[in-house]
Amino acid sequence: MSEKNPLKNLLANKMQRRTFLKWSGAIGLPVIAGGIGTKMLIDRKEEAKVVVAKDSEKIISTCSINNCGGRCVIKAHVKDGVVVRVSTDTQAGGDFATPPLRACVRGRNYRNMLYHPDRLKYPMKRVGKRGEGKFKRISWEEAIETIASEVKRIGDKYGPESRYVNYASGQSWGLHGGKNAARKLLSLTGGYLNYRNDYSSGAGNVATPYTYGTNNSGSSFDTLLHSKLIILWGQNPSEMIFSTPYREYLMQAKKNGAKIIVIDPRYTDTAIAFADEWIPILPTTDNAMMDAMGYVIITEKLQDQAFLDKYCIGFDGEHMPDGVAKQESLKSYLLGEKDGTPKTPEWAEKICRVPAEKIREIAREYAKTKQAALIQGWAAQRQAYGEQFMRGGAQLACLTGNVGKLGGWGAGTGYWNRSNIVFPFSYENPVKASIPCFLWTQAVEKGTEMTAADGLEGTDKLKTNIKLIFNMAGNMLINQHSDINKTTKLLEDESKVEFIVVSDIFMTPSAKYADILLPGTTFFERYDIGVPWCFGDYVVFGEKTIDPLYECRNEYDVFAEVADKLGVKEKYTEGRTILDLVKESVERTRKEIDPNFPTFEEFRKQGVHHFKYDSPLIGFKDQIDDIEKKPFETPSGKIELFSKALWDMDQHDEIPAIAKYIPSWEGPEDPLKEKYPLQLIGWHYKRRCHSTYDNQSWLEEAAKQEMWLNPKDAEKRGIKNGDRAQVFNDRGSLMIDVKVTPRITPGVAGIPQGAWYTPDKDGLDQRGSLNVLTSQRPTPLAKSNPQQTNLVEVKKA
Ligand SMILES: Nc1nc2c(c(=O)[nH]1)N[C@H]1C(S)=C(S)[C@@H](COP(=O)(O)OP(=O)(O)OC[C@H]3O[C@@H](n4cnc5c(=O)[nH]c(N)nc54)[C@H](O)[C@@H]3O)O[C@H]1N2
Ligand SMILES: Nc1nc2c(c(=O)[nH]1)N[C@H]1C(S)=C(S)[C@@H](COP(=O)(O)OP(=O)(O)OC[C@H]3O[C@@H](n4cnc5c(=O)[nH]c(N)nc54)[C@H](O)[C@@H]3O)O[C@H]1N2
Ligand SMILES: [Mo]
Repeated sequence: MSEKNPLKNLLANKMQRRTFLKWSGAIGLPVIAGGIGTKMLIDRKEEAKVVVAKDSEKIISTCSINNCGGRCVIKAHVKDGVVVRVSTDTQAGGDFATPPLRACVRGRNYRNMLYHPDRLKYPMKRVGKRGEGKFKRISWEEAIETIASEVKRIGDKYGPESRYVNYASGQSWGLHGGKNAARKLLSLTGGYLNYRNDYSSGAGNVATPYTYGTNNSGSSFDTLLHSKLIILWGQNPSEMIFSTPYREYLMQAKKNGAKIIVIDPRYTDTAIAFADEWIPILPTTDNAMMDAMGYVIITEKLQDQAFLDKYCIGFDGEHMPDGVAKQESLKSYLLGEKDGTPKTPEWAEKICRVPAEKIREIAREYAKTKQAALIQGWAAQRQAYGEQFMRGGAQLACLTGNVGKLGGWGAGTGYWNRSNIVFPFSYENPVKASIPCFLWTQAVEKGTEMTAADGLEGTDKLKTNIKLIFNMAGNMLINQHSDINKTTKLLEDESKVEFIVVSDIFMTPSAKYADILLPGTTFFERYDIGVPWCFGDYVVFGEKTIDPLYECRNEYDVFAEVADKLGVKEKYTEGRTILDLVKESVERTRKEIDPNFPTFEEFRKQGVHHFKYDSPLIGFKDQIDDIEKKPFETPSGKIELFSKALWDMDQHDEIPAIAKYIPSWEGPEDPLKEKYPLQLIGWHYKRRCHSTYDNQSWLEEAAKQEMWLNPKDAEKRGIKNGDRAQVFNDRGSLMIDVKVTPRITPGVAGIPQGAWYTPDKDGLDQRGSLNVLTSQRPTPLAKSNPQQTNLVEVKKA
């Protein structure tokens, strides 16, 4: 096995790692990794330098509300109504409890985005065939009139379930934005078909609660300062921003002596900056390694038995739910008592390629080190059986008793939140029917045939397919949803979806599919409050720094006029402007949530408000301290390593009651591998937020769109570094430049997700837009997106 296992060679090659480190130091990691470098924390004095305004410049602090996991401070230097420069936060927050909320490489480019010549400048209507990209300038009056009449016509003809507001995350972390504007308008005029879940952690969002009763399974990042070992499983926070200050805590944890292990098919920027060890693994096979770690832990009696006995059900035969046989337990599965296959490290090595000895070593280390934090990224749950990955990590955290302890971590989806404010722009949709967000194309094609098995909720049957789509600040119509070739065909058929409204700031691949295209504002041009993702304990004031450019308008204001045409303006605005919404949020937050929240004027002056807490947030501490008083929110009140609810679904092969490895379609064991031998994954690139900023030349210079391929795979195909290649499978084909690098596992190809779909005249994408190759087949339980699960072949162009 050893010679045949190329990963073993990668691991053994210590020289190689040293070379990487030297390289990263030589060219200055902070620049390539978007502001993360060892230097930062070592030399803090220098950072306290405050940016000073030049003569006649005014520095106005604001916040980008794009859907990256961070929320940083953007300082616009404004002179005569023009943003002449952008700087960022340099000061540690409040009482130095929080590191500076520093912008990453994307933030440094915001001025270019704001004044980019390609900004959409006025409303337009489609004149060519849908998707062709031919538009004509129209007046705002015509745009508003057309939207109002189509909303009414389609609602009257097909009923409210025909109207849909697509998943779109370009404005999702503020108080208002286009998606909410459209939802409120539709709510007031009959309603719309709802969606549930998201594209980010969709499988985890549904799976983790079966174990813990909630997705809030993480802890605040300052708890990492108490960890002795940190395992980042498929997580890359050097590049993928999960929370603005996270990396600084990681850096500090490392300085405190924590060992950091990164498990990822790629030798990521995180592995370079932080890792003591990088464990390359084949995509879709993480659960095989997890199972084997569990096997080692229990056969070497390293499990925290007291923890398992007290807090968990399903570990062994003695702790099974009523009516379920003993050999269905986790322990029995790992030992192979029923299927005859013990989940040994040797068994796992054949699947995931991580050497058996390495699996043993990590299992022992994880079980013996107190405390150890296992933090899971989300890409490995954007896999065909992504639910297993999330529950599998949580399972390991429980086996080792790392839950509810300072410096430990519950794994799973990992949310936590300490930044609670009131969102005053509310509405109630009279329609209760909802679909999983990933299945919107199915609801266009054959919504009326969808059932509970497709994740339809709130009704037994839909009365209509989707006929009208609002796509506000999102690129999901085409670029970010799976299987672009299938979606373009679907949307080009005007008898299916009859009317599409898009709001954006650029002519994106999705914008080309609009019937009416609205020019939106950027965050520089409006008021808002920036709220960090589920990982944060602060909020940022979004000051309007300049007036909107050209004819660009806020969706809130545009939809107020549409509401006027439909006779519901008063109910829509409740007499408030956007600035009123911001003020109301602050006032109500002070009254209803936190009396220590600053007043509107104070908040505006400060720019940032840090919520103050006496101690770090330790996920599940209350339950572990006193489970009688504070049971887990599961049906049994305990952590459910075995879920009776999943068991009762009676689909044990694809939805097992305990987390386990399931060989994946388009994984390394699929016979399709003969035809398409490479596993293709994507990742969230440092130079984009999904597809946002793909058209920004500075960022392309900082990090080019290119595919990673291992030298072994490149050589087999006669491909050299920098060559152009074609990547294809049965769903599609794209062209991309290749970076030949040992930083990616043999057998795996990696394309950063989010490049704009750019077909040539023959329909062949020239930009490397990953979703021409991805599948619309959903995950079994959550009906979520498997966009990391793809077999492909590559040939030199
Ligand atoms: N293959 C693959 N596909 C994926 C993923 C993956 O990992 N692999 N990841 C998935 C995930 S996790 C997510 S969250 C989705 C994200 O997919 P989307 O939600 O579609 O996000 P973006 O691609 O960033 O699109 C946001 C759009 O909003 C526009 N925009 C930005 N700011 C503003 C503004 O202020 N006003 C207006 N009007 N428009 C604005 C931008 O120009 C951009 O076109 O993609 C998913 N798709
Ligand atoms: N710079 C930047 N930051 C972002 C975003 C962005 O677009 N750009 N998007 C934000 C959003 S909406 C989201 S949802 C998050 C996404 O957060 P994640 O989903 O966690 O991020 P990814 O970069 O997709 O994947 C993380 C790592 O998982 C690895 N990986 C892929 N497949 C597998 C696998 O099967 N097993 C293992 N072990 N590892 C695997 C990838 O190589 C990558 O290094 O990021 C957020 N932050
Ligand atoms: Mo996401």
